[in-house]
Amino acid sequence: MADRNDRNIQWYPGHMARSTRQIKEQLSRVDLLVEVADARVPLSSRNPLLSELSRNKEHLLLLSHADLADPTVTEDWLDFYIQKEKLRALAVCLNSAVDLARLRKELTKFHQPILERAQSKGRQSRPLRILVGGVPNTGKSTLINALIGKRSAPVESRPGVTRTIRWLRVGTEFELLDSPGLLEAKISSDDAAFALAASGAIKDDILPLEDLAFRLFREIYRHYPADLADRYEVNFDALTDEEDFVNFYEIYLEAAQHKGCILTGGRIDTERFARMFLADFRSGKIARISLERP
Ligand SMILES: Nc1nc2c(ncn2[C@@H]2O[C@H](COP(=O)(O)OP(=O)(O)OP(=O)(O)O)[C@@H](O)[C@H]2O)c(=O)[nH]1
Ligand SMILES: [Mg+2]
Repeated sequence: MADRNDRNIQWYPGHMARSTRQIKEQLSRVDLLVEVADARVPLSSRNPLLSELSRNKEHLLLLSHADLADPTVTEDWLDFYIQKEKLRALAVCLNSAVDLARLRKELTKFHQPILERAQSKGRQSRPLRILVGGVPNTGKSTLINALIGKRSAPVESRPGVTRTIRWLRVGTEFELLDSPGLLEAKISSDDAAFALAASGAIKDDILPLEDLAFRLFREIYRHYPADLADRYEVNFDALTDEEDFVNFYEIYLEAAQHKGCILTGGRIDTERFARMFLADFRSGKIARISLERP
């Protein structure tokens, strides 16, 4: 983010080191890594540690929150990951029954070889063992609950909800390992830190929320100016270019004003607007928005 001091933010809570170790301890039991990344930020929401940990495993990349992402951009990402990176990848809304059915079908394909092997050896079949991993708040526990068909894992709209890893069983088909969200100890770039923060993978209380919201406002303007203008009843005619921060900020304040973020005495309540704006983005109220393109 804009401020140099932001580098000092503690991105890496202590429990992540423990979680990484716990995941490593379970790896020998795992057949498949289902990596849950966020379709709005499909680059930054991937933690390279996961691919590394599961180098010898099957790997399925799920882009969750596809209902909130720009559908054409999501198609481009799927193309990129499937064609260029030779990954198995699916984009899903984890609250959609149709998408979950597609996902189940895909998982069954990974189970098939295990079933065949057992059969050829005259052994009893066993469930497909799946490690569900990813950065915080991407929907890992939501996915597990959906497959199990009941609320077995805790789900909330903030990062860091799952604290311990544990195996959960779905009938005779799957065994699922829910794991805490993992961030890299050093996030690779300022852009990645921004994307993770905007999508909700980093705890809001350690973020400079006002800087984050203003940067998000400018980023959304780049690709979705009409949606932004509509929702906040502003117009961008006064802007000379994308670096015209002063006029941008004026427009941003107008947006805050239109949404009633005004303190007694008439000053703009920028903190309240920052929270509101982030919540609007995260719940898809502005438009279906993707912050990264392949
Ligand atoms: N709109 C939308 N919301 C989703 C989707 N998947 C998950 N969510 C929401 O995202 C939030 C986080 O979901 P969780 O399942 O707790 O995420 P997690 O990856 O387990 O998070 P941690 O345990 O904190 O790492 C919840 O509010 C879910 O309802 C999706 O595909 N679309
Ligand atoms: Mg969780």
